[in-house]
Amino acid sequence: MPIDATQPYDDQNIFAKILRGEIPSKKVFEDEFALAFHDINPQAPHHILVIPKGAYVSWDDFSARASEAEIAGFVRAVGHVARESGFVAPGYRLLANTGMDAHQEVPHLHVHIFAGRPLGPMLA
Ligand code: IU
Repeated sequence: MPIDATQPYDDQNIFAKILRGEIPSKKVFEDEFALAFHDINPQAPHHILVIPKGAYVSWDDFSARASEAEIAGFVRAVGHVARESGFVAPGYRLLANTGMDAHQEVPHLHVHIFAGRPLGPMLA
C-alpha cells in the first residue's frame, strides 16, 4: 500500500530494521551517511536501493530537514554506488517515489538505481 509522505517517521519500518541490522540485506555499500543494498524484487538486471542513515520518511522530508552534510553525503553515496558498479557508461536511472500518487511503499527515503538494460523513455 502506498504511504502518505507527510506521515511521522515510523522507526518500525522495514528499512529502519535493515539499518539496525535486525533484518538482513544484500549490502552493496555503506558509509556514515548511506546504506545501499539489492532490491528484493528487481525491476532491471541491476536494481539497487540507497537509503540515508538518518530517519527520513521521504525525499520531501529529507530535503526539508537533513543537514547539508547529510544531503551531500547521501548524494555522493548514490553517485559512488552507481560509478563503482560500472553503470555510468551504459547509463542508469534514479527514482525516488514520494507519497501516494508515486506509490511509495516503504516510509524511509530510498533512491532506486536501475541499470543493466535499455530503460526506455521516462514515465510521465
Ligand atoms: P517504493 O519506491 O517504496 O515503491 O519501493 C519500495 C521498494 O522496496 C520495492 O522495489 C521493493 O521491492 C523494495 N523492498 C526491498 O527491497 N526489501 C523489502 O524488504 C521490501 C521492499 I518490504
